[in-house]
Parts: sequence; structure tokens; C-alpha cells
Amino acid sequence: MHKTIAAIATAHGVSSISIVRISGDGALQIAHKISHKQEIIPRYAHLTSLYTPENILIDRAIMIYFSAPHSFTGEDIVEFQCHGGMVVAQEILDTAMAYGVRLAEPGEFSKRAFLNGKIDLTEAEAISKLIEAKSVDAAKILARQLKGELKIFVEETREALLRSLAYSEVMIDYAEEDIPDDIMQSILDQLDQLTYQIERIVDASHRRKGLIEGFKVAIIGKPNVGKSSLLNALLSYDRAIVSDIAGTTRDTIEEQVRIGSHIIRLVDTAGIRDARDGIEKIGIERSLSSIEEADVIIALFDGSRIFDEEDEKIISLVDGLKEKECIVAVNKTDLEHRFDRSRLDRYAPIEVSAKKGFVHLTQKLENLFDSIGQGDELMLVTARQIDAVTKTKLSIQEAKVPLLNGELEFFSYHLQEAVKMISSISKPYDSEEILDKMFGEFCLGK
Ligand SMILES: Nc1nc2c(ncn2[C@@H]2O[C@H](COP(=O)(O)OP(=O)(O)O)[C@@H](O)[C@H]2O)c(=O)[nH]1
Ligand SMILES: [Mg+2]
Repeated sequence: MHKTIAAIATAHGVSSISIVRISGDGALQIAHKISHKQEIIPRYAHLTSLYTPENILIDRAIMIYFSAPHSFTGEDIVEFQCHGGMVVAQEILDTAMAYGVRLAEPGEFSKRAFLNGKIDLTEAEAISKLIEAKSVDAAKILARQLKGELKIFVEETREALLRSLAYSEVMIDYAEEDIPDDIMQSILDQLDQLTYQIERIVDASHRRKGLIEGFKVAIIGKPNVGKSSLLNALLSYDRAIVSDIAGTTRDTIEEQVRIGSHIIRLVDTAGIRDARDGIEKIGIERSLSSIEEADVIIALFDGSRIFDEEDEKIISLVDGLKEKECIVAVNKTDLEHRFDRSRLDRYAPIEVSAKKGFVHLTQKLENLFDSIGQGDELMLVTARQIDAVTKTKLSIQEAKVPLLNGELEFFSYHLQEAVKMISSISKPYDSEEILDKMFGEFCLGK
């Protein structure tokens, strides 16, 4: 019975229903015991009473039995859809445990689904990321991956590599100097094509990572331009302390906020200037490192004051951020203008007022994230997947040198490595440790 596992699959808290899941050989037997029902039909929603081992009524609930192998895990599964809240689901779980099942570890249902061949690793990872997804676009990408999009890419890449390997087998019959040019060229073309595809996918995956994790947007500027006020205004509540004393914000503050269909991570930073105070200096260092980590920077200026040397410093910071999306905004437009806007002309600055309104800014952010989310490019959704294709690319690169030198054995060694690496995306070769680590990051009950 200890191989039968159970968990509450829904979030804890007040809700209309909760779901308790049991998977394993003992699931059906437990369903009989809890429900006192003699006959349990697979895939039928039984409305039934549930009882503790002492025959005390727990709830009237829906009970569904999925018989192996036609279930998520491939094992017998029983699911109870009971009334929500903190108590009922826990009582069902306690009862199941009293009958001998054990509490599932995080991700253990998915791990069993993988081990029983119901899903491959790309699908398992898509499930886990879908739960975390921070935008509708990410959910779409992951749903496609759940349907096997990445699995197909892995298969196609693997087949292309095997084709190149097969060609090289043909070449072994030739003396080194007689290898026909056209065969050599077509292998090289094939490998270049694969390299190019992999590079594109890795690039797109980095660019679009924020769709899943939430884009990180950092507000930077010299002290007192209204960074904290803008964060508060975007959050619609006073999270950061606002004051007209320069140097009030000494640490970075990160909060989540919804922009259109995206949940973003908004970061308020300490004003950047030449500070003497040790704590302020540390804050400024943190501001600079949050710039590094951010996907988008909002560089904020104060329109009610004269453009000065400190603003100039922010501009040169912005100029140094070639790779990053940077939005330049002039704040306090509700006050009299004293700022020389021509200094910012080339950045097409947006006018905002943390006090009176900033729709142009939210619109610009929304358009930006929407454009990143558009298109149906394939995307790698975990560091593990990116690592595997990057290693595949390196092995392909390493294979080219011996190919050009006619050292076919070395060529085929590196290509076989590439095959192994690309295959590891859906099925790891040194499994146990990787699997434990991966599924351990899943939600409980998943
Ligand atoms: N009139 C006006 N004052 C603002 C605006 N944004 C910020 N302030 C004021 O500017 C001062 C500095 O704001 P704060 O958000 O602390 O600036 P930070 O140092 O960049 O975080 C405070 O007194 C704010 O009330 C705005 O849009 N309009
Ligand atoms: Mg501040």
C-alpha cells in the first residue's frame, strides 16, 4: 500500500471545491472503503457520501475512478471533488492515510506519469511551467508544448543528426582524399542548418522568458524624480515610501503588477547619484545590478526641474544598455515644465505624471510585451532544455573539424554526443538524480 500516494491537488484556502487525488494499486480499494460503495464504475462521476474509518460522515462529494492505464499517471487513480475550504479535503486525505496510503511528494504524480510513459519530460515541464505562467501568451506556448511541439523538434533534430551520421558511414568506404565533395557539402549544410535553428530557438527563448516568469521592469533615475511614486501608482497602493528627501529609497523593492494580459515584476530602485552615505551606496549598487537583471528599463526624469549632470549620467547609463529594451519617461508633467526636453529627443520620451496619469506608459509596456508574445516560435521553457540544446550545438560544432579533416571516427563520436544531448530533452540518460531534482520543483498534488 505504501506505493499508493495521495495529495490535495487544489490550492489551500477558501474555494468552492477541493480535489483529493489518490494514485496506485490501492486507490480503488480505498475508494470502496471511504465511500462504502460496492460498485465503482471507471470514468463515472459518482455522487457519494464519504466516511472516516470510524464511520463518521465527512462530506457528500463527487468520486471519479480512472482505471490503469487510462489515467494521468498510468496507474489506478481515484479523485474526490469535495467541498472547498481547509477541512474537508484534509479529512479525506487523513482517512486515506489511515488506510495506509502515503502522502505524495511534490511532482510525484507527474513523475509517475513520466516513468509509465504517459508523458515525456518536455510535457512534464510544460505542465509545471503552465501552473506558474505569468501571461496568456505563455499559457498558449505551453499548451502547444503539452501537445508535443518540442518533442517533435527533438525528434526532427535527432533524425537529421542520424542522417548525417549515416552519410558518414557511406564515406568510410572512400579513401580520405576521395570523399566526394557533394556528400561532404550536404553534411556541412545540414549541420549548419541545425546550428542556425538551435541558435534561433535559444535566442527566442531568452527573449521570451519573461512570458513565463514575468518580465522584470526596473524604474531607474536620479533621486527625487518620482520612481517610488510611479511604482506606487502602477500598483495602485502605497508600497514604497515617497518623500521629497533625496535618497529615501535605499533598497530595491520588487512587486508584481498586471499590465494587460501580463503579470510583470516591477522594481523600484534607489536613486542613482554620487552618494557618500555607505547604505545609500549599497542601495545604488543594487540599483545597478537590478538594471542587469531587468528585461525592460524605465529611465525616469523630472520634467519640473532643470536637466543637470545627474540626468546626464542616467542618459549615459541608458546609452550603455544596447541590448535591453529601454523606455525613457519624463515625470511630473502636472507641474510647470523646466526641463530641456531636446536632450531626450532621440529616445522619443513619454510624458507621465505619477500623480495625474500615465496611460501612455502602460500602453507602451503592454504593446512591448504583446509583441514579444506574438508568433508561434518554438520556445525552450527551462534552463535544463536550454542547456541540452546548447550542448547539442557545441557537439555539432566540434564534429565539423574532424569531418573537414576526413577523421570520420571523431566526427561520428561528436555527432553521437549531439544525438545523446538532444534526446536528453525528452528522456534523460542519467535519470534518477535529474528526475528527482526536476519533479521536486513541482507543486504538491501535481
Ligand atoms: N507634482 C508631482 N509630484 C510628484 C510626482 N511624482 C513624484 N512627485 C513628488 O516628488 C517627490 C519625490 O518622489 P519619490 O517618488 O520619492 O521619488 P524617487 O526618489 O525617485 O523615488 C515626492 O515629493 C513626490 O510626491 C508627479 O507626477 N507630480
Ligand atoms: Mg524612491
